[in-house]
Amino acid sequence: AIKGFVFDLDGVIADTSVYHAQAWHQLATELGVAWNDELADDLKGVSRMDSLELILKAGGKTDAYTQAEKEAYATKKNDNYLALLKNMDASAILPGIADFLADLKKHDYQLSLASASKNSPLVLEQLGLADYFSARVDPATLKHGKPDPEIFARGAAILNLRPDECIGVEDAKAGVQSINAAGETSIGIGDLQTLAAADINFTSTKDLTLANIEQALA
Ligand code: G16
Ligand code: MG
Repeated sequence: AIKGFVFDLDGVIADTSVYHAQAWHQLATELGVAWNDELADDLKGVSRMDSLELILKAGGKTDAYTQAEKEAYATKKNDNYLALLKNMDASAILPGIADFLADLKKHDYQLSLASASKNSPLVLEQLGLADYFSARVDPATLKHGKPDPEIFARGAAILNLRPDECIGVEDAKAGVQSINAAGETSIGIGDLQTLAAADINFTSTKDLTLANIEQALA
């Protein structure tokens, strides 16, 4: 039986993926790298340094900068991102998510967070949702990012649950791959084609309810 939920943050709980994209877009423009929706999609769920590498690769600039320069650019992106977060409040919680979290709590499900973001504690705090999560995987301690199973496997382990007792919720292709490889049930939120590998698909967080999940699993 399902006893826990392992959540992605950006793009599932909060509308922050647009802020990440905006901050990367700004940096890409500064680096002379053309921005497009496909690149924006590929960066979802990917760590800060790996995202920068993907942008440089897209612009054919993989070897153009030293490690120190890359770190400075990554810091610049994060400063842009933090500036965008400044005015964020509970209105950035995606539709239906507050009710869904409250319902999970009411039904005694265990919740953990499997976000690649080092800013996730700040975001949860600002949204007023921190208390729902009994555990968080610290992305700084991971050997491999999404699509590797490590982050979602740890998301179950820190709840003392087996993978088959957990449902993982994601908006990124790499995230759904991570959930599946960890042996959990995957819910993909967003484009059906991009997230075709998910066990259950919803086009919007609005559809994320226990009743809909039970129906999809039946
Ligand atoms: C998120 C975003 C990514 C971002 C990554 C690292 O992952 O989707 O776009 O690059 O975190 O974030 P930070 O630079 O704040 O450490 P997730 O897993 O929450 O979707
Ligand atoms: Mg995400």
